[in-house]
Amino acid sequence: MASLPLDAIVHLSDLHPKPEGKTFGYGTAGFRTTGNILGSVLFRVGLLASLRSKKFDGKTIGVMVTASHNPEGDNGVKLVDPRGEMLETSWETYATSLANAATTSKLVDELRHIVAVAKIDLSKPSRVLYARDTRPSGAALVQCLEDGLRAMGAQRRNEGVTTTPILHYLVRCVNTKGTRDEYGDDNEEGYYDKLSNAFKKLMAKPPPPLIMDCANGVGAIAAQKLNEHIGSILQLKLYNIATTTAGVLNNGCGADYVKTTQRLPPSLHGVLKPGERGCSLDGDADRLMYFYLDEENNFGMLDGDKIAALVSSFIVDLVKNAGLDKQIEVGVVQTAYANGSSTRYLEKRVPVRCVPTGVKHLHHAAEHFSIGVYFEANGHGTVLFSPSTLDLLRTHEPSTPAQETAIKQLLALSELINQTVGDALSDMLLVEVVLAHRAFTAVEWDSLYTDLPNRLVKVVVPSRQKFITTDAERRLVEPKEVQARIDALVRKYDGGRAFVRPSGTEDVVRIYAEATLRPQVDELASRLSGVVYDFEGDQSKRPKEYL
Ligand code: NG1
Ligand code: ZN
Repeated sequence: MASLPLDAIVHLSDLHPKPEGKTFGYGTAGFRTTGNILGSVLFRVGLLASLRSKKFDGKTIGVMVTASHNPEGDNGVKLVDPRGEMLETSWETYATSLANAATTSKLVDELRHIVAVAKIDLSKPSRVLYARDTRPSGAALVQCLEDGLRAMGAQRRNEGVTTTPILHYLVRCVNTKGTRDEYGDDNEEGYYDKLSNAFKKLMAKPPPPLIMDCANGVGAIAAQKLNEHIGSILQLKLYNIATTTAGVLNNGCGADYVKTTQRLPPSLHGVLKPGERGCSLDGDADRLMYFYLDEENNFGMLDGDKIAALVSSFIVDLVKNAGLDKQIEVGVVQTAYANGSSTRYLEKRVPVRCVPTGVKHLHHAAEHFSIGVYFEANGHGTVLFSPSTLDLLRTHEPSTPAQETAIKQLLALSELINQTVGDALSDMLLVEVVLAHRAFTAVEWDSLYTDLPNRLVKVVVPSRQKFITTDAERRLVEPKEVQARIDALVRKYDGGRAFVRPSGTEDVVRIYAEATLRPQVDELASRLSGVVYDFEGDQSKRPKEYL
């Protein structure tokens, strides 16, 4: 029986001590906090990724170093499973316990425990592929990760600076190479080729250029490369591409800025002209928000819910045109943050499921449909084609030329859309395809339904763990008094809907409110924040309007 390489682990672990008094949690997006305290976490993630690979008989595990849409000073890390999907939930607990072991000797105890409980054969090889976004703290954190991989003797493949979805793509490609599920060439060029070839099959004539806000992140680099592949059909005009300027990442730009402020990034004022459409990526290019200025210069935002509405109805029509609507069920998965109007719109057309926040929940629920469309309102999402649906599309004999065309288009969509995780660049191409086929302007797309006015705010609390939710996070089980106050308040507002849940990525509680009229939503959100402050909030940070 092989055993843990303790000498190497102990020696290298001592170089990456855990900061005292800090508790880490593997949340909705892996570990995420201030970049300069993550060294020990990265080292330990290196150990865990190696064990996870051994568990899969040496299949490649992915590690992405990013803090996505969060401020530049933050960083984070998440593991990617062999099929390019998020880490299985049961291993999140192992990740958390390793990250929190106070000393090297406790770390070794935890490792032994994981090896025993997860029944890991240490004689198996381990392979880990990793990358980072453009954050300044990234390079040093990758070195900590590499120490962890070295300690375990894992084979390392460093993909340098790339987007989160490309990292997921690469993991799936490496692990499916030479099998009937082969996903693509396991290099970046393979990714751009796959997307652009599918895009070319689906686009008949060039649309007007698209303005793209790259959040000053890694998406700028990827979008430039994509432009070289698709420029003859769709020209991307890239803005916020300063990937090496300190302090600008996600700052006043990017998908999260657009979603939370419901405004055009200031850097695009005067750039985006009336009648034009644009989009924003986030810091690791897995979120996408569209927007436009109408002829009167009014700003309109097209978020993940609008993308789900646009895309799902297009796919439903293609399935019908293919004559396969009896065999293929198209469904949509949302979270509680989906705008109530979008849910009403979708429910009239397709089965809709609501799941807790976090990509893993959406992804798994989407897998239950033949074609599962999932998007978070913040613009993270994708469309999954089940293996049996792909088989059916590949083997079905169409009875008419129209059916044949629809089947070819569905197959091209399955190539265009990243099957591993939400991908802003792939989603952007998807939106462009649907807009072109529907001959929609952004204004027409936006008119599918009208968003209910809504507000998302956060309250800093000493202990967000006290907030326990149920019903896909739409209700609090604890603290009971808070839920009772929410119920009483919501009843007073026409079209009112609200919920409170602890964030999985920040030390805050998030409050979401929706109502028929804008001033009422603002009032409701503000009163709900007051309720949370009454019970749990950090009183020193209580804004005056919540008193
Ligand atoms: P938390 O912090 O758990 O609300 C946020 C987003 C999630 C997801 C993760 C990962 C909202 C309200 N929440 O999670 O949807 O994207 O970050 O990045 O947008
Ligand atoms: Zn992201």
